Amino acid sequence: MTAHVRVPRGLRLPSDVVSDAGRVAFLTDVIAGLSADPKRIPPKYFYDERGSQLFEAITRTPEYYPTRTELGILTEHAADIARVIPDGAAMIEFGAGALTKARILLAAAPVSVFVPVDISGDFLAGEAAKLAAELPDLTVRPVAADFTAPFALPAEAEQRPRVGFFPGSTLGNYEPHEAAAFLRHAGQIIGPGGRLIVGIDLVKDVDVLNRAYNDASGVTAAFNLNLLRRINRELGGNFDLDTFWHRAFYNREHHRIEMHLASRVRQRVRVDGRCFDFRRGETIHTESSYKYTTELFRALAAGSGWRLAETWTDRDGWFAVHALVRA
Ligand code: AVJ
Repeated sequence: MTAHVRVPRGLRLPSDVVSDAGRVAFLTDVIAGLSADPKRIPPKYFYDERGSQLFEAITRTPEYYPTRTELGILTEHAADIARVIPDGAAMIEFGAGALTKARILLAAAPVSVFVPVDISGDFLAGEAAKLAAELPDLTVRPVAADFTAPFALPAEAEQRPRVGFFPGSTLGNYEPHEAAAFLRHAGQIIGPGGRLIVGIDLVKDVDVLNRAYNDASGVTAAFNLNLLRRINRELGGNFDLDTFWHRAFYNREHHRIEMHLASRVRQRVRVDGRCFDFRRGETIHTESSYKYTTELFRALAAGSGWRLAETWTDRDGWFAVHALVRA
């Protein structure tokens, strides 16, 4: 809603109703998460506009290797990856965003129909229109949807061999049992004989991992703390950002990076009129980012109806792009 339009108090516009549904879900998850022990908030709430910009800034820090490493693998092995994509295929990208990674595959593979799926519909429509103008022979059919829930495929993607594309190690944000459920769900959408190309961050030297989530310029800390700013703004919270600090470390036992917001002091915080008490040092667990060896990932895929057919990695073995075939 633009600032200069005066809306009488109490008059609700359709845009308020839409954003209300999102606010209710956010509030419900925050209240439940801050009432739990240990406290936690799901990482999907990082990505308001400022959070999305901060994530882009993270990918440009020297310490955060995943994005540039995956782009390198896709570029170097585009022709090999293209060979697992059948002629005339429909490619479905989960959580599509700016389409930078898809462009690399689309330039190399015989894809006829491209279906980028993303929750932020306006941004997606703009990116899809640009791509369609660049590649006139490709049919581009964006779908604005939460890809973790069932959604309808456009008619053009039916009756074609289907390939899923899930880059960025986003799968690593799920708990392993949720990742298995997602892979099974993706198998339903993609159908018998379908393929899935998925980017996964690999288990590696602990210092490299810890540095990637504790960049010297503090962008990751700002990204983590922005969640409290968002709660203050959207949910009427009164978090004092100066009394929390960003804490990220590799948990070897669970092969995951954990991000937390730790309270510097014993304090009481209010959100939407409710009180939450923090001990000094108590944390909110805001993200887990699981790392998989290729063997661990093969087992996860096999247990979810997929056979690991091929793997491409960088020289250092820091990141993997896997091709899965539906078993
Ligand atoms: C977008 C989920 C892949 O886990 O590395 C980056 C998010 N968090 N730095 C990741 C993130 C902190 C990122 N993923």
